[in-house]
Amino acid sequence: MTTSPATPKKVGMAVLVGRSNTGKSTLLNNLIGTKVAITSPKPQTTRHIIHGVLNDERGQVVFVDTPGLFKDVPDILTSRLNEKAKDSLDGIDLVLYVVDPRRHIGDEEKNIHRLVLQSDKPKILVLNKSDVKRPFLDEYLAWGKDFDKVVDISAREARHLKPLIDAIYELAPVGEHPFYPPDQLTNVDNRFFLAEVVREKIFLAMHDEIPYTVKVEIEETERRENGIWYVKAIIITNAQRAKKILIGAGGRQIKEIGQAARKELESITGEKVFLDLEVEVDERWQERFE
Ligand SMILES: Nc1nc2c(ncn2[C@@H]2O[C@H](COP(=O)(O)OP(=O)(O)OP(=O)(O)O)[C@@H](O)[C@H]2O)c(=O)[nH]1
Ligand SMILES: [Mg+2]
Repeated sequence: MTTSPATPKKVGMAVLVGRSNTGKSTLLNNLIGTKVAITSPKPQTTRHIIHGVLNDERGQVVFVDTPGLFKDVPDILTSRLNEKAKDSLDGIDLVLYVVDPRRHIGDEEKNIHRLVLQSDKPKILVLNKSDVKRPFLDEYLAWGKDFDKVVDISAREARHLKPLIDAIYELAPVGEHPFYPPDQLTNVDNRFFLAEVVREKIFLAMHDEIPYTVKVEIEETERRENGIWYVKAIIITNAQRAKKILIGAGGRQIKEIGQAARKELESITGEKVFLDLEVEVDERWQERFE
């Protein structure tokens, strides 16, 4: 009996880029089957580069989630997020350009399209949100010729992700050394994820500009004697006015945010969580944001 030589493994970094709100983080979570990135209907939810790792018999793909790209950069935070997203196109093996064909192609989308085409790496055009009506689908389909592959998916419903994953493995380079050990799913550590869950609940609960005035830090996590997992998180905002809104009348708003975050943390960990939230003002946190 003869044995065929082992197929060489694929090892690749695939970056998810696109405008804000196209569903990049939702896609990342569903590609790897675990929530590592927070998502929300508001733009500019993602602020940090997040890796999600997929391993199968074909090899390892690391998905790199990025902040949405903007045309106009009215403030320092947006400008930093744009830089991060652009920098993340360096040193990768594959570009997944995620678009939302419910939205008309305007100047912002054209800028990103141009940026994506500057990369000499294989590219996949990901037409997201196939579960809803997409009036501008034809406009995006006309871009298909610029890409190695076009896939039509619903990230939220995890629909047609297999053909996308197959295309990614096909286009990824052969490599000998995986980036992550087989049991590691992400570059995100527990503390960061805890803070992100709180930030997600702020994005979901608060209107207008409030989510953009806020960052979250974890001050303490401790296993208490009664088995409860104690977490102290500080919500840092840049104005007294925003602090007042975040706390709400009689503390109702902060309580709602805390309950939503606690419920999610309990359902992820299967443990009892006591989440202690405080709001502080630091007028200049955005200037120091990295
Ligand atoms: N209908 C529908 N909604 C989706 C789909 N994928 C994502 N969404 C929604 O689109 C919104 C934005 O999703 P995110 O994953 O946060 O988008 P993002 O591209 O990461 O956004 P930024 O981090 O701000 O750049 C959320 O309300 C998601 O639930 C999809 O396939 N179908
Ligand atoms: Mg995101």
